[in-house]
Order: sequence, then structure tokens, then C-alpha cells
Amino acid sequence: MTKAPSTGSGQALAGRVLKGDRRALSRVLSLVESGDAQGRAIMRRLYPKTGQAHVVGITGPTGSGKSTLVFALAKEFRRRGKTVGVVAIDPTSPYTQGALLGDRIRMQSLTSDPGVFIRSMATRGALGGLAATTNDVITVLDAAGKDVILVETVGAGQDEVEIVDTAHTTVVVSVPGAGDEIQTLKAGILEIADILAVNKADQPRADITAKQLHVFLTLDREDGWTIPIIKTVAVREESMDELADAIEKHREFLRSSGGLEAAARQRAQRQLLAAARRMVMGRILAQAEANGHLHELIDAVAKRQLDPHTAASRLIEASRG
Ligand SMILES: Nc1nc2c(ncn2[C@@H]2O[C@H](COP(=O)(O)OP(=O)(O)OP(=O)(O)O)[C@@H](O)[C@H]2O)c(=O)[nH]1
Ligand SMILES: [Mg+2]
Repeated sequence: MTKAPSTGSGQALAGRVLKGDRRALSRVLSLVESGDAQGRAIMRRLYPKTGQAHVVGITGPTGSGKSTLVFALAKEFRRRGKTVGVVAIDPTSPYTQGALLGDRIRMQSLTSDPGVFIRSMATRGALGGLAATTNDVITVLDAAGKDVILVETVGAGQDEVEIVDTAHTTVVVSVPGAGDEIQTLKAGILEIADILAVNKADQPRADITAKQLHVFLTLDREDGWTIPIIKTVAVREESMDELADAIEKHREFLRSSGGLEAAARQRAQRQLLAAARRMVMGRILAQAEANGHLHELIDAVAKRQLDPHTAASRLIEASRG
């Protein structure tokens, strides 16, 4: 048997991903991101082999230094002998374009490391939704054997919140400021934070901000975890050891408290239902579009001849017939 397996074969591609082959990994990620049927077939093969990676969400306001932090943190995990996957959901991603020279140089030291794989997802509104696609990308990186997967999101829209749900550990990155940060954090983002990073700690007010966070936020959570506040200077790669320690400690906490299993079940439920919703919706809409019902019903609702609920029932009825 000298014949090499066809590179296009799903089975061969899945096998190569499991061995950590970078080219196969890129190819499969493209298939998965484009919603290709072969991509889904490969996912079927890969999924049972996953669940080993620690998924870390890095979220926070625009410009707080998330990308810089992700790179510095990736390097720290490499120093610890871990392989790293990076997923950036960022339309203006410095991973691909528009990066400042200093950022690019910093990045090159990582992109040339075979133990690191970086995937930037600039495709908003991709087929099946951003969150679904991101989950698939994470699954593929996990199958490729990445120990830690860092996922950067801006943390604003619904999609981002869903993605944060996917992470085992979420780091919320804030910056020293005038105090409105605390209101923002209090207003909701803290619910998703397992670790708070006050980045740009080289700037004035970093100490005050960190102290205010300690005073105004309830850091002791009901599940027994205490949210650490870590001052970082991502541009200088400072405090990355402390941050990586906190992430590993949180993973240990999840493991020993049973949180890992509970979260896995919740995630499974969410992903299953989301996939089912997409499939049902996809079918109904495709059919209604093909037979012209969709446009008729839209017109009827717009002209107030039908209310949206009745129109929706007719849409579903029509797809059965
Ligand atoms: N002074 C200082 N600047 C930093 C630090 N970390 C990042 N920056 C700078 O802040 C700017 C934004 O950094 P990014 O890493 O692109 O921030 P981001 O949160 O990923 O930004 P978006 O993805 O656009 O939301 C860049 O010019 C960084 O060099 C830091 O610790 N101190
Ligand atoms: Mg960024």
C-alpha cells in the first residue's frame, strides 16, 4: 500500500487533526467555519476525542489589552510546557491585520512556535451563528491536542456571552479608570468573571482601581470560589505567571468541586438545543422561502393583516405540508 490517502477525505483529515497536523487543522477549521457538510462529518469523528482542553475566555471592553494579554499568557503556558490554541473573535483582529509593528513582532515569536495555533474569526453572522461556529473551532483545537485554548471576545453581544458560557474559566480584563468600570463590572460582567485582570497596571490609578474593586465587589462566590484580582502589564508580559496560576487554580477548583461535570452537562444541553433550533429554523425557512410563503407572510404582517404569532404558526404549518 503506497497510495497516500486523499487529502480531501474526511476520515483522513480527521485522523491528521487528531495527530496535531497543522495543515489538516487549518483545512478542517475552514470547512467547519463555512458550515460545509464534510466539516460536520469530521466534527462527528472528532467530538468523542475531545474534552481534555481547558477553555479560557478572555473578555472585556475594546482596547483593554485582551489580544496583548492573550499573547503574553500563551507564552507563559508554553513556558509551562502546555500547548496552546488561540481563538480571536475580533473583526479588527491584530492577529491578521492592522497590527502595530510592536504587536506584530510580539506575535511572530508565537506564530512560529509549533505548540501554538492561532485562529482569528472575523466572520460575524457566519452560518449557524458566531457562537456555534466558535464552539466548533474550539472542539477542533481540542481534538488536535491543545492543552489550553484561549478565546478572546469583546464581551458585548449575545454571541459573546454565549461563548463565555463555553469557557471553563473566564478572565475579565478591565483597565485603570475613573470608577465607572466598577459600575460596569457590577452591572453584570462580574457574573461571568472567574478572574479579574486590571490590565495596563503601568498607568496611574491602577492601584486605586484594584482597591476599589476589592471594596465594592463581592468576590466570594456562593460556589466557594473567590475571584482574584490581578494587576497585569500585558505589553511587558508582567504578572503572567500569577494569572496563569490563577487559571490553573480555577481549573483545579472546578475539578474538585464537581463544577466541571455540571458545566459540561449544561453546555451539552445548550449546544444540543441551539443546534436543534438552528436545524428546525433552517428547514422551515428554506421551505417557506422556496414556495414563496415567507414573503407573503412578511407582507401580511407588515400590512397588519396578520399578527406575527399567527403568521409564525402558518409558517410552521406550511412547512409540514
Ligand atoms: N500601557 C499599556 N498599554 C497596553 C497594555 N496592554 C495592552 N496595551 C496597549 O493597548 C492597546 C490595545 O491592546 P489590544 O491588545 O489590541 O486590546 P484589545 O482589548 O484586544 O482590543 P480590541 O480587540 O480592539 O477590543 C495596544 O496599543 C496595546 O499595546 C499594558 O499593559 N499597558
Ligand atoms: Mg483584540
